[in-house]
Amino acid sequence: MKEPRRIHAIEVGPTLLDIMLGDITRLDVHAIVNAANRSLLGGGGVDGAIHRAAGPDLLTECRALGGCETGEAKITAGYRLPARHVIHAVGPVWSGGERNEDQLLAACYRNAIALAAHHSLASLAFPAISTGVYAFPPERASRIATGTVISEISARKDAPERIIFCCFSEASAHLHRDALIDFGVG
Ligand code: AR6
Repeated sequence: MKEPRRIHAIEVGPTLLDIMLGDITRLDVHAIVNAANRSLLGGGGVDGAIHRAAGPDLLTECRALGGCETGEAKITAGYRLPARHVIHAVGPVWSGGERNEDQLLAACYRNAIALAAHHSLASLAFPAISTGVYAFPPERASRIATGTVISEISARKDAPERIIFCCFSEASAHLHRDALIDFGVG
């Protein structure tokens, strides 16, 4: 599994926005975000990688959470992960763009940042939610991810000091970097 490396970094107000390429389960941060499903009982993709790396106690804690609605997020411990916490966010399944997918994806980023702020977590790493199994178009998703994070950082005083977009391919990392540049912060 790939040790994450920095592709790009930029300060937006008091927050450092980092684009990294590699495996999110390797990041030593206060919280990593999981691209989960509504059951919160694990799956493939980054969800599978997080559960494998965290060990079985993560599933035990997730069982007690009673699932999670699309666009919302719930927090657990990180167990064997280097990250202290996992914030499980449920992205939308892409079905053409007419089912509120953009708003639901933005809500994942907003709600994860709100949870991190509530728990005073200083560093937070996101995967590219919904762009794998859930088939959200990656360029569109990268603009929503970066745009939502920038507006949350600007709107709140308690945002994490460091927010990482942990991309799993160079193409995804470049999309996030280009989106930051287009928003005028890159
Ligand atoms: N580190 C960082 N990013 C990763 C990793 C990793 N270790 N592994 C995959 N990605 P996906 P979704 C990227 O499919 O589309 C699961 O079964 C991947 O390349 O993990 O939100 C859940 O249980 C892609 O860019 O999540 C749900 O049922 C991004 O993570 C469903 O898949 C998201 O891909 C959620 O689908």
